[in-house]
Amino acid sequence: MTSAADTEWFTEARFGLFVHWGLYSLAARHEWVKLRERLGDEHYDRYLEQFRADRYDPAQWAADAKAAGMRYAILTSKHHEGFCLWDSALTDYKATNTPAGRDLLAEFVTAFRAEGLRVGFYHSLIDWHHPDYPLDWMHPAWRSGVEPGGDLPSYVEYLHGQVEELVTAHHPDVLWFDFSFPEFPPEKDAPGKGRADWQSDRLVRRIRELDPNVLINDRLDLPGSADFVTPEEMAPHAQPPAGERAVPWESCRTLNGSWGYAPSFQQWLDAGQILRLLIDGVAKNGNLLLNVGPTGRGEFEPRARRLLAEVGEWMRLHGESIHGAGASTEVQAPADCRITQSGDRVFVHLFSWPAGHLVLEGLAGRLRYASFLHDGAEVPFVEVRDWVADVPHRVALGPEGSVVLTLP
Ligand code: FUL
Repeated sequence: MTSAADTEWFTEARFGLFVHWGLYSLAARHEWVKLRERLGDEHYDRYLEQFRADRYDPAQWAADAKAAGMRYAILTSKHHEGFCLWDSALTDYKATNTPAGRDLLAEFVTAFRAEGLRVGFYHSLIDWHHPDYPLDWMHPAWRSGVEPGGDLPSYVEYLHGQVEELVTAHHPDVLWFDFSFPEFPPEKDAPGKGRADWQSDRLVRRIRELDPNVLINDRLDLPGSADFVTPEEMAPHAQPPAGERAVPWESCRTLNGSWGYAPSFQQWLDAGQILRLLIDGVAKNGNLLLNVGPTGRGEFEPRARRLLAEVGEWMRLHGESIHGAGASTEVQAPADCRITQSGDRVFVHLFSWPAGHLVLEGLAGRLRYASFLHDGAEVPFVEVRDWVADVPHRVALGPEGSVVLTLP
C-alpha cells in the first residue's frame, strides 16, 4: 500500500518535539512502569485520581519548542497504559475524568498550531487497560496465572474508532503508531497462538479516506506502506538502518533514557550532543524527534527547558543549515565534519577543530565565497594544486570554523 501524502513539509521541518505524557508521569519512573513492575489496576488507579495537570500550559510548551527551532510536535494521545488525553466517546479512561477535567490534547493542538507548528499524535496499538485487549506477553498481567484471553477483534474496533475520532476532530499532520508485533503471544511462550491482527491495512485506508494528508509512520507491521520510518535511540552518528534511506526517516531520542518523566534517570544528553545528533541526521537526509517527558502536573522540568533554550540559541543563527537542508550532493565530508546543503549553499559543520586548514576535495574552481554562518564573517580560502598533475583540485579553508560555502 503506498501513500500519496506529501512529505515535503516533513523533510523540510527536520526537527520536532516528542511529548510523552500520561498517568505514568506521576509514577515518574518510565512509561513502561505498569508492565515492568507488574502494577495492578488498583495501584494504577491512584494515578488517575491524582492526575491534576494543574501546571499544564500548552502555549508555554509550544513557545519552548518554537524557540528551539522545532517545526512540529507529536503528543501521546494514548500510550501503552491505555489512558487517553482527549475526551474520547469510547472510554471513561481519559483526562476529562480526572481532576484535570480538560481535553489536554485539544488544547495542545490549538496552542501548537497557533505558533505555526504542525501537530501529530503518537497512538499506541497496545492497551494495558482495555478489557478486550488480549493478555499477551506485553501485558502486566501476563504469567499471573490468568489465561491469555481478551477479544482482539473487539479491541481492534475500539482502536480504529479512537483513531477515527482523532482524525475527524483534529486532522493531525502525523499519526505516529506504536507498535505492532507480529506474534501474539510469541511462539516460544504459547506455540500456535497466532498473530496479532490489528487490521492495519483497513485502518490506514480509513485514515486516508478521512484525510489523505496525514503522514503515517512505519510501526503498523505493513511493509512498504510507511510515509516515514522511525529508528529509535540511534547511536550517535550511526547510519540509518539499511534500506531506510529511500523513504524519509526520523530518529527519535530521549533526553535521559526515559520517554516518560523520570527524574531518577540521570544520564542526560547535553546541548552539544543534541545538536550533533540533529546535524548528523540532516547530513543523511533525516529528521530528529526529540522527546520531553512533562511532569504529571504538566510542566517541562527546568533541565529540559534549559536544553531546549540552548539548542534554540544555536538554531537561531544556524537554522538555515537545518530547515530545508539535506545531504550535500556537492561535497564529501572530511573526517569529523558533517555537511548539509540547501540550494547553492553548503554548510560545513566541524565537530572538532581541524589543525591548520580544512581541506575539501573537488571544489577548486567552484567556490564563490566562504563565511562563518553565525556572524557572516568571511573565511579565506585557497585553491590547492595537485602536485602530480599541477591542476587545482582542492580548496583549503583556513584556519577554522563552522562555515557556509556559496557555490556559483
Ligand atoms: C517505544 C515505546 O514502547 C516507548 O515507550 C516509546 O513510546 C518509544 C517512542 O516507542 O516503542
